[in-house]
Amino acid sequence: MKSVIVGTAGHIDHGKTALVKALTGIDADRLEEEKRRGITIDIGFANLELPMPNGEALRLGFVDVPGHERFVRNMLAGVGGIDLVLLVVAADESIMPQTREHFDICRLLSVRRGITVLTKADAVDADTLGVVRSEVEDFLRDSFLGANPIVAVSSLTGAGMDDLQRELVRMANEVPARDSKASERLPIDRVFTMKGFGTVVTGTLVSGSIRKEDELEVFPKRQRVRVRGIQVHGKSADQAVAGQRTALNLAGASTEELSRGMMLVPVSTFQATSRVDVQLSLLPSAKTLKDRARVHFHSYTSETIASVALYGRKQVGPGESAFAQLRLSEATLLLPGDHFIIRQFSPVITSGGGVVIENAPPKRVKNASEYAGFLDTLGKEFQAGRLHARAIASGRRGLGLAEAVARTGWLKQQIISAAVDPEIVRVADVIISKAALDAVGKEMVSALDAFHKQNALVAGMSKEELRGRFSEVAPAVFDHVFAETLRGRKIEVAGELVHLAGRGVLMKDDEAESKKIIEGAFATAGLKVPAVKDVLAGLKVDKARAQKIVTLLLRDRILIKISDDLVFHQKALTDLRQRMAAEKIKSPKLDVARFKDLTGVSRKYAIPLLEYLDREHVTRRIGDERVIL
Ligand SMILES: Nc1nc2c(ncn2[C@@H]2O[C@H](COP(=O)(O)OP(=O)(O)O)[C@@H](O)[C@H]2O)c(=O)[nH]1
Ligand SMILES: [Mg+2]
Repeated sequence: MKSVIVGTAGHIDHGKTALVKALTGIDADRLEEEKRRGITIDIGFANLELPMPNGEALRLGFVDVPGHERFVRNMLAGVGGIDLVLLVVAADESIMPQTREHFDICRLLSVRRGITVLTKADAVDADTLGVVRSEVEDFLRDSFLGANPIVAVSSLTGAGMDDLQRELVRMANEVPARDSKASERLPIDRVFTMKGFGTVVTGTLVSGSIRKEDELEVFPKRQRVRVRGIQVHGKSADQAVAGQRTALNLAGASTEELSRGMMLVPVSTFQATSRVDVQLSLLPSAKTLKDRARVHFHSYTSETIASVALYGRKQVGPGESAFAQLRLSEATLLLPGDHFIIRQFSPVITSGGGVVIENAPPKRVKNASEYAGFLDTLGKEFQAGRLHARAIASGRRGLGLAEAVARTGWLKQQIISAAVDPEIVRVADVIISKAALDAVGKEMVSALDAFHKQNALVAGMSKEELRGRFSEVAPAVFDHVFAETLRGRKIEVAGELVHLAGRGVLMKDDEAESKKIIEGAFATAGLKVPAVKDVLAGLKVDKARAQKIVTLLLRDRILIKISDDLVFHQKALTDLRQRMAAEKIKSPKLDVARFKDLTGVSRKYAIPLLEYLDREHVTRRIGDERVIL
């Protein structure tokens, strides 16, 4: 069953509420004060089911708004979720100030469909009706309503109502379904208690779907609530989907804790933001808006105060548009593509509106005009493109999946599918541009190249040290690029170390000879090792180079340092372990004297060697004795 939300718009007393009643039989003026004064103060609701040409039922949810200029903010709370508008103009008054203001608001919010209704047709003669009709046609020319029929009706006599119904069905049929697969968002427009139920909130579900027993979060408070029951267009239901008037019976929050303007969203998914980058348009009737100006900001059912920071310009003139960062005095949940209205700070009149482009903007930008260009691209691109440009803009850091969800409102799965693109890829939980991956790969190679140049005698760098050079790159991305570079045979791994492909340690002849001498000296010494400095003293190469050779031998674990001044050849220590294993069969007990006898070394060597064996878990010290393990 298709659901479409229809909003009224127009000047006070032009017959909006009477029209909704004539169509649905429901009086949307629900407040006692409204009934007493005969005017609409707050938004009201009604619904109607009509058959569509294909036999399916069409559910129309009506949001009736107040026309009085004092209640435009209530009107704004209602108009946010509508699919089509009934622009109501009374035939006996024609176009009036709130006809214009409401129409401007619909345009600024990008309402795309609607029907213009001339009400009170019974109150004027045919000539007057004709004059008003042509005034209205002029007024609508070149707007989204310009090409649509204007229907004259009388709510009093019922004249024209059939035509209007037919138009409504035709228009509603064209309304595209809202995105029920995206994350659920329900801007709250009413909160009340119902006897026997407890807390109830209502709103137009603008995206996603909500089921009974769902856990949701109330923004911006981030309070958790549970859905106990659902009504859709006034009837009990198991779930509500995008585009439906929805009432939820909630557990976990009292009516005092909830209010209009809050939004119900999935848990732990979004961040409320107090800064948004937007494209802002001023009405031709508005006053010039200066950088730093304060405005009233309305989006869906929420309102707050914002200060406007223009990108790369000092002011915006009437009828112009510009890119700006809005700094909101209360954190609000906004996603790219959300529309908003701004109203002049004082006196309060609607001055413009626009669309959110980025909800996690940088605090400061280096070049404001350049940044405005980037926002222009982001704004123009289709949905996948938005992800695309964001992923590219986040460079080698990439865009985490959770962050991408919070910044677009798409589901994780939608983002994963959108990340299949010639320019961006998904690596584990990160969406990143291929260009960034290439750059990291190239830098990896040049980092190793530089390392080799500075450390000619070292076989390579450890992978962790290399990773440390790319601290801004996610570990999974680093591993991915590393594996790719390895696969591309640009780098190689030997033991613990990474080096450029084909790159051995480059040694000059005299260095190679010195290396042999050092290794030989320790290999022949067994456990009775010489002092390192004595070995080095007899070499042709200078001290610094000799020291590097030792470092290299230590890194390759040919030589092993067991204390500050004792270095052994790896073979001597392996022999020692084997001897210990053989001795254990005879007796596991080992004191210093027995060790000295077995190895023939003096106490000066015996103690550090035994401590080394303890560390290596070959022996264990118990009091003055040791056991071989
Ligand atoms: N003659 C006549 N009066 C109407 C018609 N529609 C509304 N009215 C009257 O106009 C007044 C304002 O109507 P209402 O629906 O409250 O206007 P709203 O402020 O736009 O909601 C009421 O007294 C209605 O009875 C109509 O089609 N014909
Ligand atoms: Mg009314």
